[in-house]
Amino acid sequence: MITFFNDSHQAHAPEFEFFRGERVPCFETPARAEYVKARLTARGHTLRTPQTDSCAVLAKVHAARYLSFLENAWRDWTALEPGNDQRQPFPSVWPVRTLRSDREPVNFIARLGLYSMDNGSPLAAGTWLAAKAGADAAASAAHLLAAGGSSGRAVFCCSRPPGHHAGSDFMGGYCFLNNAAVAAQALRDAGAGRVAVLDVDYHHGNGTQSIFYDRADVLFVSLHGDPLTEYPFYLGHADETGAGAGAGFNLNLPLPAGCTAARWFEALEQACLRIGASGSDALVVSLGLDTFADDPISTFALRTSDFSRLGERLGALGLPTVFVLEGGYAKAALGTNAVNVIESFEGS
Ligand code: OKP
Ligand code: ZN
Repeated sequence: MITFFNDSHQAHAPEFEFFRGERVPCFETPARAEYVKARLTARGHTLRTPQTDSCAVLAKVHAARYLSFLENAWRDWTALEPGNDQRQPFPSVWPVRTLRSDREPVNFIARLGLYSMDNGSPLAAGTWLAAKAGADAAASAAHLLAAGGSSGRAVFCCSRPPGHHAGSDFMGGYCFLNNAAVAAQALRDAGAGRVAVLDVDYHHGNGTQSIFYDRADVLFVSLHGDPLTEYPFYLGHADETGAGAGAGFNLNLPLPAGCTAARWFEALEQACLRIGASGSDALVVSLGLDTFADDPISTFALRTSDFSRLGERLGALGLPTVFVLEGGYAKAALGTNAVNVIESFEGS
């Protein structure tokens, strides 16, 4: 499968995050994408550097003031004090209910809080460069599919940081720019009447859901750990079905933490039936691999062979498809699991 890959993902390499109240090494590391790259190369897949500038599509899925904050964040942070280039900024205050988010503060940490949903999305010197390369990959994949320039029916974006928690004007859950939303919007702009986004990451794709919640032209379907107990906690329930023109175009299938692969595949079947009935012209898959049994931060039970079964089922939908890498933290297993999905898709 044609794969978009850009070495500049390595420029996003923050050191620490917070986990159970302690500062620990980041789970979301450059090694993740490198393991996938190695396996893709070993299996003879073609790697391409993204060429499409996602700038115009980004402006449709993200707020202008958020994009401008993110693009300049490292420069602003390091201009504050000498030594900040050796320090990671974390937000410490957020504009929750009753506080104002319409006025952008001057204080850097206050701006970081305004544009963050959590303290779990550490910024580094190359965050913008890496995230922008991921968005460019998503736009490139959509253009390639729309132009019929791919040999097959699908394109894979092997990018990081992931994107599905990033909303119109906020970062969160290791995500900065919503690559799946960029792919879906770019497919729409290239002529697809309706696009389905299927999010199979362990964590609910709150950012993608919220970006398309009131739109009928993009159907969002997600299977994920129940937000009552799993991150991102505040979105992803079954009663979120879309609003306004988008009513009926959002489907959440929350699953209990620790559930079996059999139960997961039942939910996948429901998701696929909904997508098949939606009249979508293209599919974007938010391909999180943290449903793997050995994932260090998740509790589902998929084995390596289950990722082949997933690819096969997605292939049976018969739609032009953009795969976008999201989570997955059992890093040495990511290559095999990702490649199993895309090869079974191609073989189906
Ligand atoms: C991103 B993706 C607390 C540790 C947990 C949230 C998990 C983000 C998952 N800082 N952080 O959906 O794989
Ligand atoms: Zn995840």
